[in-house]
Amino acid sequence: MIDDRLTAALRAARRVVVLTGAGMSAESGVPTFRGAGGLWKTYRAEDLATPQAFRRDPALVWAWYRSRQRAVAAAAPHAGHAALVRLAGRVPLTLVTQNVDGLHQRAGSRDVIELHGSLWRLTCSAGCPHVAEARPEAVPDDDAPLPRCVCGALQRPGVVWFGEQLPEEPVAAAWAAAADCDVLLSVGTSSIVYPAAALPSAAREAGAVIAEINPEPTPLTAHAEFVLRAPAAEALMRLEVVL
Ligand code: BJW
Repeated sequence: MIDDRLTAALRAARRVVVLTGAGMSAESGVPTFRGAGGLWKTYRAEDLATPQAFRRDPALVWAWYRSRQRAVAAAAPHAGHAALVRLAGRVPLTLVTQNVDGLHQRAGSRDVIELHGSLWRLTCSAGCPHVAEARPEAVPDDDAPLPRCVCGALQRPGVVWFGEQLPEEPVAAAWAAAADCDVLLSVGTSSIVYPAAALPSAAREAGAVIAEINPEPTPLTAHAEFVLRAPAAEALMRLEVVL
């Protein structure tokens, strides 16, 4: 059941911010980072999603990203992604995601703010500004040569690794939306990776109501007025019904 006060807050909201994490894609079959099955071979995300790991062993890191590209290419958005698209037609909604899989966009969400980049962009590991697109239908085999930038350096996944700054424009847009929203809905994130985990606090300090959708408790739970202990698809479809 959806609390009537949450329904009322959403109906009255001038702006709603939805912040999604890996749990949003779980029901599409894309593994989360830290839950059960969150390991790739014997590596944790923290061991692979770093510039140091890429410098040490780019082939290992590319093998991980190519396996994820293949998994995402074979996956499809679920009913929760579709519910968010329809919700955006009913309430002014800014969608901010930590996910790099592009599933929101494939479901039809527009103007998605990607805080951690995209699996489908390749950038230059030497820092030149050239950016290339990766094609979901043509993910290279693991034994294919590692991709090279036009400048000759290795290309890397266009994502944000630990210790790296998040891209300025999406961060500015997300924090501006949070400062100006009445409800922030956190969906499927463990709320432990910063600065994204601080977005709900920014909204709360600006007076917004916080709601969390997650089958498990997180550090955000204690600060949320409303908690929906359910998977994303079920909870978002329930929200759609009451709005
Ligand atoms: C479901 C579900 C279902 C399951 N329905 N829900 C302050 C304190 C301490 C450390 C730091 C700090 N500030 C910064 C740091 C360092 C670091 C950090 O936060 N570390 C923490 C681990 C403590 N942050 C950074 O380094 C960031 N950069 C930065 O701060 O720059 C400034 C700086 C520079 C130099 C020095 C110091 C500061 C960058 C962070 C980049 C994160 N990158 C990754 C990889 C992206 C690329 C890729 O995908 O490969 O982003 S790591 C990974 O974690 C990925 C995710 O976006 C991110 C968040 O994970 P998420 O989405 O929450 O997933 P999970 O798996 O953790 O949780 C899934 C949830 O879903 C669970 O709760 C489940 O219960 C739930 N769930 N099924 C709904 N069906």
